[in-house]
Amino acid sequence: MSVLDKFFTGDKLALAKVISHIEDKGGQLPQLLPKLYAESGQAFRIGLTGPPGAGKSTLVDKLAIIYHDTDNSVGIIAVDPSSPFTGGALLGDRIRMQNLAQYDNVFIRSMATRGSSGGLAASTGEVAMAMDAYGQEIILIETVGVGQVELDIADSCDTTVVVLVPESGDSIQALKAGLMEIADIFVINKSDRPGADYIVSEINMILEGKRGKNDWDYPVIATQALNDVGLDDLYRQIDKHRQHLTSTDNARWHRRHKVETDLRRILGMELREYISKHLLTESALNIYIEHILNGESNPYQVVAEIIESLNQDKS
Ligand SMILES: Nc1nc2c(ncn2[C@@H]2O[C@H](COP(=O)(O)OP(=O)(O)O)[C@@H](O)[C@H]2O)c(=O)[nH]1
Ligand SMILES: [Mg+2]
Repeated sequence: MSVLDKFFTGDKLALAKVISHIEDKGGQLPQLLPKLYAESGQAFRIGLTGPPGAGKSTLVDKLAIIYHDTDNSVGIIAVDPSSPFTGGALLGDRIRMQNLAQYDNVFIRSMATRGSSGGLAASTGEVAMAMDAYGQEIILIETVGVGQVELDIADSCDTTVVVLVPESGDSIQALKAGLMEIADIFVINKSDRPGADYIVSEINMILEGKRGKNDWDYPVIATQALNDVGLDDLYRQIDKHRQHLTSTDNARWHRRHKVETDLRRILGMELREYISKHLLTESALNIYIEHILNGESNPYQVVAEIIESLNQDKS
């Protein structure tokens, strides 16, 4: 029996192997990915993003248990900035994995931000697809909401939850640009701390304009993940957003949007690979750089030449 056969019979080890193959950009991917795609599309993806220490992992774990208790299989992807020393996932995530391992239908995978972040964004989508094809009904994706890549991952989810804490109040203006735009639901976690009411009302103020233009009301929920406060409310709002997306008015638009996001992501990933393999190899890069340093060329000219050579390939 091949790994993929085992995968489709619900073998957890085969799922782990398939995910490793995706992460390692293994040679079977061109055959594998379309097969996974054909079997995916049923899972609901929930992204949780926000600053480090906001309580995302705690929230994800508690949500996972709620979903598990309501008879859903759950996949968790924790996209973590890797430690510069170990290059691997943070210790905390290993402990989490042990805690969640007792739940049969919960599968957790931690992905470290190794080197190129563009590659990470791409493979996170594929890992989610693998979990989806495997049959996990709910996929929770945790990312640190700092860079564009992390924002892209979050944005590719069905429902995006932005997690902030009372201490984020001062930096709310800075957060406005990226995080505020992708959020469907806001969580103010650690609301046991002072300043929670203040940040809730500040976010509500920022959201006023957005609410007027949309038929979704962007809820702001105060939680204490550690003390199990507000989690049911969060669960209900996620469910409400899911119903919103699948309503007759929105379902088609939402499916289209997912296909578009997939297309752009996959093309971006393949182009990046193609460029580094064929157009901007280490040796070509060195030659280009020398030419530019010698004043024989400039970056614009080099790029124009590369694009031109691409066009010639096609004719
Ligand atoms: N006071 C308080 N601490 C919390 C709460 N939720 C999580 N924490 C703690 O905050 C720390 C960071 O949590 P974690 O889930 O790892 O945050 P992440 O970096 O966003 O994933 C941990 O020590 C948690 O126990 C909360 O509601 N109140
Ligand atoms: Mg975390």
